[in-house]
Amino acid sequence: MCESCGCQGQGSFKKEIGVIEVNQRLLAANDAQAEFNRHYIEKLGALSINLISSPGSGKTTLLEKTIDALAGELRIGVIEGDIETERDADRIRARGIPVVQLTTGGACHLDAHIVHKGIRTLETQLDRTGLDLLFIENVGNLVCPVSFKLGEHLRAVLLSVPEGSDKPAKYPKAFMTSQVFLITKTDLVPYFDFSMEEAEREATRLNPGLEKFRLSSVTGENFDAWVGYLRNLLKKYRNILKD
Ligand SMILES: Nc1nc2c(ncn2[C@@H]2O[C@H](COP(=O)(O)OP(=O)(O)OP(=O)(O)O)[C@@H](O)[C@H]2O)c(=O)[nH]1
Ligand SMILES: [Mg+2]
Repeated sequence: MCESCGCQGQGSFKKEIGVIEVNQRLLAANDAQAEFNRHYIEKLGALSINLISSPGSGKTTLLEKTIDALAGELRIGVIEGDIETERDADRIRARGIPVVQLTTGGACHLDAHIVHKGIRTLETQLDRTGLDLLFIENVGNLVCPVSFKLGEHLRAVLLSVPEGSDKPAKYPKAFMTSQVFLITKTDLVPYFDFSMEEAEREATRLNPGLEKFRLSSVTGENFDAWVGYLRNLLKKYRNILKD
């Protein structure tokens, strides 16, 4: 599916030393670009959050509801990542928010180079006051996006109730490299055999520092806590930048 993400042959598969070296060089180049992006985003004044999940876990819907809650108060920008179509960007644009759609044409993740182009394009839509929050919605995939830093300050991994509470244990890296864990579609708990406790216990075992939220974009459950978290985070981030 994707030649650049290094997912072929990791783990117990054997592979040629040359391929390993090429992958390592690609990731090192990506890391350097990600670092550049982070500084660039900081110059815009923004805190950036990379959203990672399986397809359809509710990333764009979460963004829509978060925008509804914060748009009058904070300046929000969005970079959308998908294999094809402008559909997610259209949904964000309908809320009057600066947005850029990046399409990878087949690759299963965003990388720092394409995100840099996205940031430069987004910049042309901003007024001189800059941004507070920049959300980057990654391509729907719990595996490939994990290895690629984009320049984000924070990674949030989403797991929706229909996917099953065993997923943190089965896809550990997504949970180990994130700072925030969002269980989404909690309104569907009565219809699925999903254990919040199992999902959170496994995720916390992998990454004890994870911030956890149980959200429903349909009922609005715990959105006040999520939005309050974002406000506080931005405040802390601004204080750090000042020092
Ligand atoms: N019941 C319920 N459905 C939801 C919730 N959030 C999103 N959905 C539905 O889940 C489907 C997928 O939502 P999206 O927000 O498009 O998911 P996504 O993660 O952005 O999908 P990709 O960008 O394709 O990876 C849509 O039909 C949403 O209406 C929720 O909290 N509860
Ligand atoms: Mg989406």
